[in-house]
Amino acid sequence: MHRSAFAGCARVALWAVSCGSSDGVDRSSGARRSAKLESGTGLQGDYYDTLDFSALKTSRLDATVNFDWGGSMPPGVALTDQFTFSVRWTGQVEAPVTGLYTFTVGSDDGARLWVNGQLLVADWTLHSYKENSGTITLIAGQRYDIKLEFYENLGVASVKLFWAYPGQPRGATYRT
Ligand SMILES: [Ca+2]
Repeated sequence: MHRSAFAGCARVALWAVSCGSSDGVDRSSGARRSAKLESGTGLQGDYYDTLDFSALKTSRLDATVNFDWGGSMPPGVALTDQFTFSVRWTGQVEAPVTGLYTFTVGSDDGARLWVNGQLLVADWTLHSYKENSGTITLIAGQRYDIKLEFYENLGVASVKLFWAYPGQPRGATYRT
């Protein structure tokens, strides 16, 4: 498996939809803003204490989604335990070129990914680390909503997001 995928991704940029408080206070949906806060900073990660996004504990900005937590608690978030939690990352991704993009999500356990409202990965099951991909055509210079959902329910936990597009082999989506 190609793992040296971090080089050459300098043009990748992710925009957080909103940068929530990190005090674990649940925000009303009305508090969310669609305006970008800062260019290329990452995705907003909302960490929930349940499997179904019903008990928000921490919101923070994650520059990348490239986590291998093993059997431990994700550091820096206020979860109750390491065996039962879910995370939703939201923001926008800007397409550097026009063409067919392949988004790949690796996860243990389940994950699903939407880009521009289109479901590209749907793997909402218990399993060891596994990668799933989906494709979508994007236009250069345009920004698209991206949403990645993940849950952990047994054993070890990891979640990773990659993309590839014409002229760019698979790399982690991360800030410029
Ligand atoms: Ca697991």
